[in-house]
Amino acid sequence: MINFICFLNFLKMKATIISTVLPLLAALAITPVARAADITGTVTLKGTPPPEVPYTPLMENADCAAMHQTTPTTHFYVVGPKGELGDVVVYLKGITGKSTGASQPPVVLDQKGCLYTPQILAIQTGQKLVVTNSDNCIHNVHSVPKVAGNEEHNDAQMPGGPNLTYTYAGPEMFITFKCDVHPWMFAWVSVFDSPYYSISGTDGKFVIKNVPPGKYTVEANHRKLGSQTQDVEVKDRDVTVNFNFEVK
Ligand SMILES: [Cu+2]
Repeated sequence: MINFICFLNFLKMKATIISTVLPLLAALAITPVARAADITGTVTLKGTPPPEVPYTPLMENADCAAMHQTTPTTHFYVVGPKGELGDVVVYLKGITGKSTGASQPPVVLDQKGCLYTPQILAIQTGQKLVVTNSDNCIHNVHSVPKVAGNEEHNDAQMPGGPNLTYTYAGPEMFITFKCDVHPWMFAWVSVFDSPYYSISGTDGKFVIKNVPPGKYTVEANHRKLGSQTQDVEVKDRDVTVNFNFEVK
């Protein structure tokens, strides 16, 4: 008797699987699922860029020179052995109102050896930019945005002093950060109103993650070489788009 009830229960379970699970699996198999995808690529440079400039005035400042063995240089052109180009800001153009910045971790801009590091960085609107001072000398963090609504800041930061925290309301390319104590110090912070941006690494590669399906213009912007755009369409798989800059 027990065996017969067990057999009936088995039949019921089987019927349930057939009536509910199988049609669901079939539907998944035939319905194309639109999903967010990554836009990836490599930025390269053709030609030889101008030589970087030694930070001679840095070495004439005793406090700053003490933190370097040799004279550091600018690094406007971060170029790999096969022309891979770093420090290029790559982003989906014209996307506004999609910022997730308020819930993202802060991005850190450090002052180390009397230089800003990194030199090129990006944040979202509403995301915290935290400026730290790793040096044992004073710096004066002076940001100069040009877009109305983005505030200018001019703050001294003592060695071991508290971090400075800034946010920006509007998108803007390459906000200049300088130091009024050390005139060679610069960084450039780009602000986006969406999470769809990336900065190419020393290998020239970038990844713009989780882009919803749609048509987009991808812009690659290098502070010295200018910008290029390419149109892409994201459907249901990752998209590759490469950029090649040239110095003549
Ligand atoms: Cu400084």
